[in-house]
Amino acid sequence: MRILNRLLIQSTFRYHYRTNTVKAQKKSNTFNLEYDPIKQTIIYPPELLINNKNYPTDSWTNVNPHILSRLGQNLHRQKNHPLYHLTNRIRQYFYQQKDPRKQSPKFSIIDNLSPIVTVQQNFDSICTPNDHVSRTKSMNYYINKDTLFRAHTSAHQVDLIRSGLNAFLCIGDVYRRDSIDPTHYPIFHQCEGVQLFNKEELFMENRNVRGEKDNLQIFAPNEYRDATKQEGHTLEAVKLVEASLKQTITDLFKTLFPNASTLNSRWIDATFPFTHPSWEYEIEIDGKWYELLGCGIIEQSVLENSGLGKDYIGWAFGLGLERIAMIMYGIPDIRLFWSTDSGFLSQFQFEDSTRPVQYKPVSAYPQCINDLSMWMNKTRIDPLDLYDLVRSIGGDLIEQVLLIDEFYHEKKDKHSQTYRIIYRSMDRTLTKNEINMIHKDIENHCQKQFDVEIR
Ligand code: FA5
Ligand code: MG
Repeated sequence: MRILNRLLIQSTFRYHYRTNTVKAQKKSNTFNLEYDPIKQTIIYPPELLINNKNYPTDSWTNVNPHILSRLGQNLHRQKNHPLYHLTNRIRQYFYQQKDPRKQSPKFSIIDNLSPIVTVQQNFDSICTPNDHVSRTKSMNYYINKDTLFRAHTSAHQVDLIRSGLNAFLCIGDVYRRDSIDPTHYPIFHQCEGVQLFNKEELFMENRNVRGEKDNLQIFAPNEYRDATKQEGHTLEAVKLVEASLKQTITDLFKTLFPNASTLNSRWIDATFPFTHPSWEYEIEIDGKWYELLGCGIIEQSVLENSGLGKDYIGWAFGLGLERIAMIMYGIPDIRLFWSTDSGFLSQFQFEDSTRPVQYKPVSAYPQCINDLSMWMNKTRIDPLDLYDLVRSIGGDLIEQVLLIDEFYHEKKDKHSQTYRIIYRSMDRTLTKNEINMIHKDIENHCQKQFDVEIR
């Protein structure tokens, strides 16, 4: 007899206090998945309802509850998240690049496309061969044989070019069955960049000695493919596009890391089905090289799939946002990006995304959270006074104090304040009892010192 364990996997997304208020929980995908403990596999129902759409399952289905529960969190759009600050800085850099004729930003920025894509978008549209290893079930999260969680933001290249964009960034979460270590995680975020050039745009500045425009061409019929270029492309066109690509990327990193003189970087030859030639860009930190992005000259057949093959040549890159943020902020482990711990998130609560921040490790011991609500009999308490009092009683066991709610009650003619006190020891797990005693002590002192009623 087959024994089935029934798992009810409910994924609810919790939004944490990012602006000192606790927002309501947003209920999302709920899955009833059966688990076969002998085969150690999930038994999928005939259909999966994901984001209000039904997807038939089949022998390719291999999404798991962990992945499904993370869907829709959009860390890159969560205000005060390190990925939000990083994408802001990347946006600022690209917004500054103006179209010389229109004086408007050259790059459009798209950051809200659904991560559920078709096999056609993720692989076929960008010329990934049918037997390419990147298509395998073991490397991707498939919903069924035709649909998967995008493995990279390159999945949107063709649609975006087809929609009329010649220069754009596409930012989003991507999903891969990859190793898990401090720099790899099954869900991470990428920023795709694409810029296309027609003949005028590419050779605009090139004039011969008589001041006439050079008669340079992007395409030549008899050109063949070698390590430096694709068949059909002229070497001069490819070299200009390569220079634009590498200049854009090195300038971006100079902006992101203003002390870049101390930063070693290098280009490594690479291979992607959708670019040729291709490179990876690495930077060196403490003697170790970190791969930050892949890039190259877009395969002409990809542009043909977008309906633009005849007149344009272009570059594309795809950078891993976590890797950059880890270096920028000194975040030691990629899992921390998913942390809901306020000790982590509070370090990124600021408006100006260019602010330099060095992450300070949060204690490994658990937090204990207690709220303190009170009516003020006379004047409103200055939060700074309260912080001081709490710190003087709780000492180093206080990790954080937040004013999470405040209002004035007209009928009562009283102010109300609620503080959230987060306790955590740096060297041991605190007991609830111990915390309650300290919390009570804080309440008593408040009553005496500030003339308040604890609620
Ligand atoms: C790609 O995904 C290509 N689509 C990039 C590209 C775009 C090439 C356009 C050419 C033109 P790759 O698999 O190397 O390439 O991933 C790109 C970056 O994502 C890596 O350099 C790395 O920074 C990051 N990355 C890859 N896998 C992980 C992972 N498991 N966890 C965190 N970051 C990762
Ligand atoms: Mg790579």
